[in-house]
Amino acid sequence: MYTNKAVNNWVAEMAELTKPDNIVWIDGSEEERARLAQEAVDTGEMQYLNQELLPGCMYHRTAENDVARVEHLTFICTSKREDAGPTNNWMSPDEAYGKLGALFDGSMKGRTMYAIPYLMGPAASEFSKVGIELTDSIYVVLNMRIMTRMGKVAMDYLGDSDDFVKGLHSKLDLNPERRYICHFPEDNAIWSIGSGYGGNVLLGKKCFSLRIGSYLARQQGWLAEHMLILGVEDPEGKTSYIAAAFPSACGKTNLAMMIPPEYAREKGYKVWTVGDDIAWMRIGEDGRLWAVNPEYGFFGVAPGTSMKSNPNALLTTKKNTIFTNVALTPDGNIWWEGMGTDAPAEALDWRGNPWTPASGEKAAHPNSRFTAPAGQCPCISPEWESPQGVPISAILFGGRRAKVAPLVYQSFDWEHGVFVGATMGSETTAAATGQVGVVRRDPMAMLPFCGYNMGDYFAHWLAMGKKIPNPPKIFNVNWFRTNDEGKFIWPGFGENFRVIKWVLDRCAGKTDANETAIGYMPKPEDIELTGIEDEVNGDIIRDLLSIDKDSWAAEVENQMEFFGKFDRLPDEIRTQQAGLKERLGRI
Ligand code: OXD
Ligand code: MN
Repeated sequence: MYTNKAVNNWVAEMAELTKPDNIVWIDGSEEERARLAQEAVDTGEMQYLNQELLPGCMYHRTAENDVARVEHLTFICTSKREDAGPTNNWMSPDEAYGKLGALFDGSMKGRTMYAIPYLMGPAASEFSKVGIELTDSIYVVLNMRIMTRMGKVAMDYLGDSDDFVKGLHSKLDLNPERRYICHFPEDNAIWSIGSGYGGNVLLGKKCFSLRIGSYLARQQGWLAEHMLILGVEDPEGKTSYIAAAFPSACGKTNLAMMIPPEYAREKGYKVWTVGDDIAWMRIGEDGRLWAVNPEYGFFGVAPGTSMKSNPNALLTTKKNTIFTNVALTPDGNIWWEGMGTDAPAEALDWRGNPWTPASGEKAAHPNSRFTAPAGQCPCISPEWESPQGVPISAILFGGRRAKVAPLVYQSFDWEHGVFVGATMGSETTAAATGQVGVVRRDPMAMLPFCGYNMGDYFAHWLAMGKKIPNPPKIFNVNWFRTNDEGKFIWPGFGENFRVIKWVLDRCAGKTDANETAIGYMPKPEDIELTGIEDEVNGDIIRDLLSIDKDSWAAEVENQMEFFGKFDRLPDEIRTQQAGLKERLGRI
């Protein structure tokens, strides 16, 4: 159907390996979507939801043992082990091609292979990139249609070039013993087998846009980051943009779609969403850093999404959305914990078992998802498909920290900012591991997503700083500070706007700050509290902005332990850490 020789030859080669009964080339048309949706319903792989309540929406359950990304089965396959670095699982390309090749051999017998061309980034942008994903899953095709610009548009973009990421996926038998997600950055290739869960199989997302993307970005002088992008429009109509990295499950989607508090809305402030998960950033002609969201949809965690926590996300999912592993009600509607509506009297849970509120089990899996078109988001930025992206004024790093990190601080400069990003960490919640309060280091929220040695990744960030004439300012934020009873003392959600406002005032040189051992911090009176004075009084704001010497001493020790495993840690990071230790010693 398509005429690109490199694509056709590679697809033929992969078909020879996987031996599908037939090959369907994906064009991205509406006719094709309707046909594949019907086919998925006929085979029982998916269901239509109530089309009156949720037009164009579908439902899917994954296998019970296939509900999340599998970091322990994710590999970076570089020729040299050191190039994958101390934080990635490594397999040699020979071993990986051999091992997975044996599994892929005949894996599509009796099945159809779908050949999906897709584009990461807007069609009009010279920075976009093409991938081809070969898969035996219709669910993958229908999700890729939402998450990427899929079909003819990608092949038109590719022309007769051979510069595309080669992705091969087979569900095989969904056996965790035969599940691997392998990346071959030196070959521009991804092989994923044995899973049907989004993050493992929608190859445009984490696998391409972050793991392969970060490898390409280092070679080509740009940044591929696990960051949301949002715009804040001021009452004069000027919009400033922020990119922010938080580990998974720290509320990136909520921040990206936040609704400013009443005092700010009344003044005329608005927040616009450009992306909720990934940013590709390049140096623009004006010397600033410009960011593009390479994705076309949101693959968001459903539980906890309500009209209170994130109305914009909920409204985005009202049509043309695929719901995975949420609860299904008898009238073909969906439900999840934290949706803000009463639990249904009866439902089928994410496993497909009868469920009632008395069951004592979760109806939706905690990692159940919606796949929704970004263009449907009520606050989608008018610039979200801009070919050159949007200019970034500030970068935020953050995580869940009960005590150590204050509400916000600004790095002294880019190099210090890279150190702040490199020392990012989040404390585990009971749900995740059973151990509460253990810090999991997650530099720039890229630990599971960096496609090469993380020491080299820090060096790349440092090198970029030297090349950007007018770099964004770098900040650290923490919405998760608690009091002695373990209660959050900052209200979060839309109220985070108050911190963002301080950040942008700093970027515009409109406000000064206190210089502290860890960076520049707001004067308590510079965080606007109109409307939340009762909840966040003077004592609380001072607490939110305090630095506890002992916790920071323990923090520095923990950072040193983490950095101890790096063979290629740039000197600048060690120098920054020594500087922090020395400054802390003086307070
Ligand atoms: C995601 C993740 O799904 O970071 O975006 O895990
Ligand atoms: Mn993510």
